[in-house]
Amino acid sequence: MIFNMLGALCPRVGKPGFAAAAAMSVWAAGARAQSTVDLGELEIVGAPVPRGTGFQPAATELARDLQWLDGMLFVIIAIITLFVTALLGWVIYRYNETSNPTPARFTHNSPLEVTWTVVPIVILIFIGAFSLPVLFKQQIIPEGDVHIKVTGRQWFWSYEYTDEDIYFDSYMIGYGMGNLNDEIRVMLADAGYSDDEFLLATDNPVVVPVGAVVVMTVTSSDVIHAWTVPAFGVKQDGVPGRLAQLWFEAEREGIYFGQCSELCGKDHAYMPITVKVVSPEAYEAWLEQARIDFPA
Ligand SMILES: [Cu+2]
Repeated sequence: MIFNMLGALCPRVGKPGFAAAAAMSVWAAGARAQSTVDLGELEIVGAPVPRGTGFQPAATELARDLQWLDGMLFVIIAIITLFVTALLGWVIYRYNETSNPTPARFTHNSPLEVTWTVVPIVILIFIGAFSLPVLFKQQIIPEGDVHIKVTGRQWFWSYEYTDEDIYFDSYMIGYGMGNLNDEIRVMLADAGYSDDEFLLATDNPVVVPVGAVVVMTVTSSDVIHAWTVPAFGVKQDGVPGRLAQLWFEAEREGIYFGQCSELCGKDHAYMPITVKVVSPEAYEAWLEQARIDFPA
């Protein structure tokens, strides 16, 4: 019904949009270009774990900084919470009607008011002194070794290696095939994944060399998506008609997963991100084959 309303509201874009969507899904179900390069055994490093509540292992300086900042903030929050709880407890115990039948009638206490204004300001400045440098480190994009343009689409990602004339789409393995079934299990196994990686593994992973500065330009072709890899400490909205950037330098070879992190429509949960961080030699070999498999 919403779709019908949208169609009625924007008749010019409505029909071609549906036609394109229909063509897209037919095409998606058919043969998709897939890389033929074997990147060898790679350890799965950046993935959620059952019952996990902490962070994924930090694989970049940015992620390490973020996790350290989170730990420091937790200490500050814990101290403030304990202090306020203790104050409350003391007030309830000491100044209830029985213990304190005649309440004081004063309304101001200048030293106290100055204190409860200045102390929070000092705390905020202290936090800012640590959080702003982390923020600037993320947002000031360094000179990149590898440049990738990523476009969010309903519901997959497209990657363009802009220095290399390489372009490919990246779909979740088993996209549009229902819950985990034998057919999907075979596809996952063929791609070197176990059943646990269902909903995270993609047919065409992003491949980057270890120790290289990767600059990603993030955009979208339809609605707002967000490209996120927790272990890299990066998250950037892809907004239609705009270009945003993020960067990371992965320090450890392995497989890293992420997911679209902006509610983007009915298949928002089914457009995961897979990044394989490989040795420079393996990356060169992949590039060579990718130029053939995925011509821009
Ligand atoms: Cu999305």
